[in-house]
Amino acid sequence: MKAVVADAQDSYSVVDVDLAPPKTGEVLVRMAATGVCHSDLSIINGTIPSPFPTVLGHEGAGVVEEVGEGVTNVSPGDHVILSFIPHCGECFHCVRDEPYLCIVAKQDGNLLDGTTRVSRNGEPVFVMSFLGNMAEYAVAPSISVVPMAKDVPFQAAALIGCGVTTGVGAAVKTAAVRPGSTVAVWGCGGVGLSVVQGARIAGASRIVAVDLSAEKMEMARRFGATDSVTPGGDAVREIFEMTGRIGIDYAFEVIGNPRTIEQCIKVVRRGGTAVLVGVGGAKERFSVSSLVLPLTGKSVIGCMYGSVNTKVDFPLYLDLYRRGRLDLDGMITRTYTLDEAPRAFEDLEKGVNARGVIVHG
Ligand code: PAD
Ligand code: ZN
Repeated sequence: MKAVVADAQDSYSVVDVDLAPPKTGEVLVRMAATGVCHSDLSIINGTIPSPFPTVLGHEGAGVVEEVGEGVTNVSPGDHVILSFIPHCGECFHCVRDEPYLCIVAKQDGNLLDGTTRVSRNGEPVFVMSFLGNMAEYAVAPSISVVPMAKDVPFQAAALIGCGVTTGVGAAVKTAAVRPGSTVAVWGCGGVGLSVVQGARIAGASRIVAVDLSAEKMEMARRFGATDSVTPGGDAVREIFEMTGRIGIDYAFEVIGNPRTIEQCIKVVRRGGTAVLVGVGGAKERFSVSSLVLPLTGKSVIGCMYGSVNTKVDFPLYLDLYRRGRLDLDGMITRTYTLDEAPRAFEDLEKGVNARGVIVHG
């Protein structure tokens, strides 16, 4: 089958690989749609550490073709959304209602049994996030797939697998934005625009979009942003002016840049919360004076996967979509074939799309 494989840092291509059938507790999914997320790009450029070679892709939806022994949650023919974290239901975190932190297995490029089903010329090829679904097929742990209703288009459902769930969940679950509060969102890509939607759904009274690109902030207005800032200007100063020098209740950093993280911490009001969603490099550091947090009562919190419980939240977000409260179709600016993946990554780097989606033939 064809797959997008990163062979080394800054080197990836669409190549032919072999795929072994699912083993016990695994499923074979024929991919229908795969979202192109900045985290895929971060594997390519080395920001997120990964073994190579690896099949990219961690946001997608498709049809179950085959199930291994012992699989009970899905059957062939089921439509599923892939989750980039397996939920084992039994580990320390799963039993404490923190399944997004599930520690059933190491993210070392293999499946749960420590081996991979993908190979090339007999050599193993790893997969991203137990999935590696930027490919025609994926063999994944059954606890990484969630059945979905068949009335939802695959392209929309794919976004639920990562970007939309992370962004919406960051607002409604991780931060639990209160109705009437004020929100700023730094970085209006696929995830940031989803934070904007989450803040709108949560009833925020004011949502300020911050991006280097005027087009991205204009896009954010279509998803619920009420204000934007001068591109390349002093966003912190402008937001203090907008809020009568008080600062903002919640600032979401959805880029992964130490300087914008510091801006988010600065711009939140006393007692407010900075939510870190963007993933930066392991060696990068942001800095905050040791007296600021205790003396201002500000909080800085991390957001992993929008604090998702996939079995509960995937159907919930699809329901919000059906009822017109969550715009998924509007998030898909452009679709690509699998062969066009390099073009999709170029467009992601240029920042031209809300989300680009690979539609499998
Ligand atoms: P994206 O590339 O689509 O969007 C990033 C946006 O940030 C673009 O619109 C840029 O113009 C904008 N931007 C870049 N630099 C600046 C700056 N200095 N000031 C203002 N705006 C800027 O990415 P995405 O939305 O797919 O992903 C965003 C981040 O979220 C990325 O770091 C990704 O790895 C992370 C992520 N985290 C999780 C999680 O569980 N925490 C899940 C999924 C993605
Ligand atoms: Zn992602």
